Amino acid sequence: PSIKLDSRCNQMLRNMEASLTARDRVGIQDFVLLDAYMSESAFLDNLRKRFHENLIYTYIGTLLVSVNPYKELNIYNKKQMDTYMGVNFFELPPHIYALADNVFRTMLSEFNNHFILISGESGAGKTEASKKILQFYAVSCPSTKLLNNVRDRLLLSNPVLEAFGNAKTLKNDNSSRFGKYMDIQFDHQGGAVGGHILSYLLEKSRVVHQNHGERNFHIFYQLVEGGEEELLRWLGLERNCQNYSYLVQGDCAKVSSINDKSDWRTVRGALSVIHFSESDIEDLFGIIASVLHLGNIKFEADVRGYASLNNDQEMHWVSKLLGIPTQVLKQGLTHRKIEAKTEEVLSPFSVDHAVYARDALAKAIYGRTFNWLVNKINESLVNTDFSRKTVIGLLDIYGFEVFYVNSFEQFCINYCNEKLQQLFIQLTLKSEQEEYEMEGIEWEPVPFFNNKIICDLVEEKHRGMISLLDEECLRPGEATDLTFLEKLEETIGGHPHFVTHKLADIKTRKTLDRGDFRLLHYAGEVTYCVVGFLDKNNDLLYRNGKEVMRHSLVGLTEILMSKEPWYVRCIKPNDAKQPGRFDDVLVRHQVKYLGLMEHLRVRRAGFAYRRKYEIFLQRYKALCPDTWPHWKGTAAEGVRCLIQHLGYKPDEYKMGRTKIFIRHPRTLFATEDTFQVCKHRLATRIQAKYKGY
Ligand code: AOV
Ligand code: MG
Repeated sequence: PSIKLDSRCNQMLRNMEASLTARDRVGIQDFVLLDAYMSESAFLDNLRKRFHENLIYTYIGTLLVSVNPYKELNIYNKKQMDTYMGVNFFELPPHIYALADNVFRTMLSEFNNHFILISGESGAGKTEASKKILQFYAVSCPSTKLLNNVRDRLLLSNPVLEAFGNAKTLKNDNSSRFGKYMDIQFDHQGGAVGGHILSYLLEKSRVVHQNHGERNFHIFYQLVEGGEEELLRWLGLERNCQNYSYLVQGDCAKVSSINDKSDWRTVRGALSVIHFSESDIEDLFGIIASVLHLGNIKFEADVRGYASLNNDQEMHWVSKLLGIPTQVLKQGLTHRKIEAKTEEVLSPFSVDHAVYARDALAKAIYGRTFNWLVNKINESLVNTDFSRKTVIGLLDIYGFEVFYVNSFEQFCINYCNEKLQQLFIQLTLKSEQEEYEMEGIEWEPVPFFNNKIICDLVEEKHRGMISLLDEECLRPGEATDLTFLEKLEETIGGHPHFVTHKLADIKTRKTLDRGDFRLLHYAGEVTYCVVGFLDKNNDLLYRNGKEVMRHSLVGLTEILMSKEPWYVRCIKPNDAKQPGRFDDVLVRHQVKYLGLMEHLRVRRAGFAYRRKYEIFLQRYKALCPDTWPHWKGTAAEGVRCLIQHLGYKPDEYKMGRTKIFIRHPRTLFATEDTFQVCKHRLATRIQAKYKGY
């Protein structure tokens, strides 16, 4: 071990030297380390420099900043994984593997739960980052044959969920249209033994409508392009996406960066590994095909102006695939059942109503199938052994997005991001500074924008936007999207982050249409069109209460708060999805709203490490003759004695009420290395002593 340690120290020195000489070219790898790097422009310079050298990762302490390279980099292979495994965080150049490894080691040594919060706007690289982390664990964790099965299923759940939950949008060819939180469970030896996935608010409206330049969920195109002849025949499908009205609304069924055929094979293979029987798979694609047939059902107005079906062929397929008698289906799509006192009366739909009913059915079918899929995957990942386990949670949601027209879906997505930002602020900027105050550490507060004001605006009970929306939904017949807007104006019209038509000119000097409102989000302004809000919210409200936005997000926050947090902040370098382009204005904006400068300021002025006196003393007391083997005084006095002996410089640490605060990680690493050497010497001495016995 000492040879290993020496060679590690040498390696570390070599790295430091190399990084010093190369600094001009490649920038610095941890923003915390350089004095000059306190201004936003310097921050940006460093990020740009590194980006152009393909160094997409940079640290702020233990937070990882990642800039999407929009090209394949040769840094995600087994060799790289091996390099990063079990190495001190700051010894090697920044990498997502280093973060993953550090989380894993900390979990093993402290036996507690962790989560990795990955954030950034749409297309910034969140999903890719989460996949890299999962792959790292799959490859690097100790494993057995049994565990290999779990590992494969963990990995293969990804392509399946992406096929059903991702789609091409204008921002991202593989955009997540649902929020995903995944727990990976480890036993005490670090073997991955199970997992669990929670999904949030799938964007179901995409099933029936896509904006220009966007697609439906990948799985539809994969099935039509890649499905075997026999399967398609059985499902009544033709191999031509243009034939399906639900697939061509965005007029871009083919995307150059996507190979639907080969993706189909991946998904098909993955389904078999994750415990899907052949009959499950048949059912699954039967349902997916039924949605495509539903979309092709058209209605005509009969002589009385009511909806009538004009094509029995598609109806026949839907009824066959879903196992519902044609008559029942027909009636359901063209009539409403009204229950009078003693009898049921059928009231016919207009054509618009019938189209609406058809789309609602398609969305409901798809939404439920998605939930079923997540449940099935969870069943295959479940671990039935009751021994104590620790988890690493991975959170990858849809990123903040602004389109030309923004609707209820963007409202939900952007609110989710607002909540995550709030969590980040609470856990880093706020609690960190509060801890210094509590511990009595002298501290010059770092000001930051707290987006709680926007979260409250959306979620406050009774007068928040969601409450007002829910209230309007409870007045069927009377309420409309416009009455909802009026209610908003009445109740929150004065709020500094909310703007409507009436107030637009005064507040932001930009006019708004009658049916629009604007929110000033932490990440920028978004103008929402209110059309469809009531309807889409109703859909959420009446789904057994489980998926309601505010409920589900509060639950998530609780799950996360009970674990130790780590952060990956993803940045999108340009809007054109192109490699090598670093758009200063765009990146500067993200650096600002992600709160990276504030985070850096707190980190730089603050302390990278803190430990309770008792824990610190217990671990390192062997390094000082006065504290070893027993220290009689208080733990704080013991620690003071210990660090004086170790020669800590006065500006390197601060003594708080209950904890020691250490400014730079390198100080702690040096102590830890001394400790390891000491442990090794002791072991050798003991061995020598007992030799011959
Ligand atoms: P997102 O998850 O943050 O957006 P993705 O992770 O899907 O974004 O990344 C978008 C695309 O950028 C990917 O499909 C890749 O082509 C490319 N990309 C991202 N990270 C890397 C990387 N490390 N190396 C190479 N290419 C990368 V959204 O889900 O839309 O919010 O809702
Ligand atoms: Mg994503």
